[in-house]
Amino acid sequence: MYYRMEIWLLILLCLWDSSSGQIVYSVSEEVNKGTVVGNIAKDLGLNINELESRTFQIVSGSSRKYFEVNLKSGVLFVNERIDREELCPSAQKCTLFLEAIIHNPLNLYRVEINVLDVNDNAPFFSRNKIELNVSEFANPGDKFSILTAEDPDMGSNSVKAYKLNQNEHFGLDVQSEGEQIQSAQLVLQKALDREKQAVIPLVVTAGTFLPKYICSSVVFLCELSAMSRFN
Ligand SMILES: [Ca+2]
Ligand SMILES: [Ca+2]
Ligand SMILES: [Ca+2]
Repeated sequence: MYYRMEIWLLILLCLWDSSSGQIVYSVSEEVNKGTVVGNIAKDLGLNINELESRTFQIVSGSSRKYFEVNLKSGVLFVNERIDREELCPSAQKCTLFLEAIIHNPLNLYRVEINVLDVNDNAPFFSRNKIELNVSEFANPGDKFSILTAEDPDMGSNSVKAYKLNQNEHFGLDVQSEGEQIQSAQLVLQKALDREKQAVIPLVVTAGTFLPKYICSSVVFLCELSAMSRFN
């Protein structure tokens, strides 16, 4: 059984057209149906006039036919909506693999298509109101981690900035790594007094460019606890 599989793999490997190597294309997600990816026949060095008679076709492991070939022109085009977030959630690189097949004589070619991210999602918070317990004896400079917004796009298409409403007591410390925001924390800037104000409402906003600036907000209710420093 394994022996037969090995023979078959060997035959397939022999059929790869090593002279033309692997073809790599890039296409943005969410482009219109019919968008041209490239002239695959030309790039594989095939005679466009022979595509129909030699039954040129592309196949993929996916049940969805994202790409199709025009057998008259040799053009590979987008056949249905490509949603990078659905195809490769959380992956840094999103690649689709195709095989191009031509008969008489039989030749197989490997085609790689990189799906590029576009900024088509706004950031969102999983909740719209969050209660945060803070001791009234917290010291200025103390930090409080807050729930960050989610944005399924990648890198610079993800959350671009956080903002905090003008207020007397808190500032915002945002930590980034490259283009990606890693964390956001509230920083106490002025001592608290529970007897003066027991609850401080704060509004944190997360934004991205889509291409205009789009944002969503969450309200943090900082409830001051009466834990005494003498306890
Ligand atoms: Ca998308
Ligand atoms: Ca996207
Ligand atoms: Ca986004």
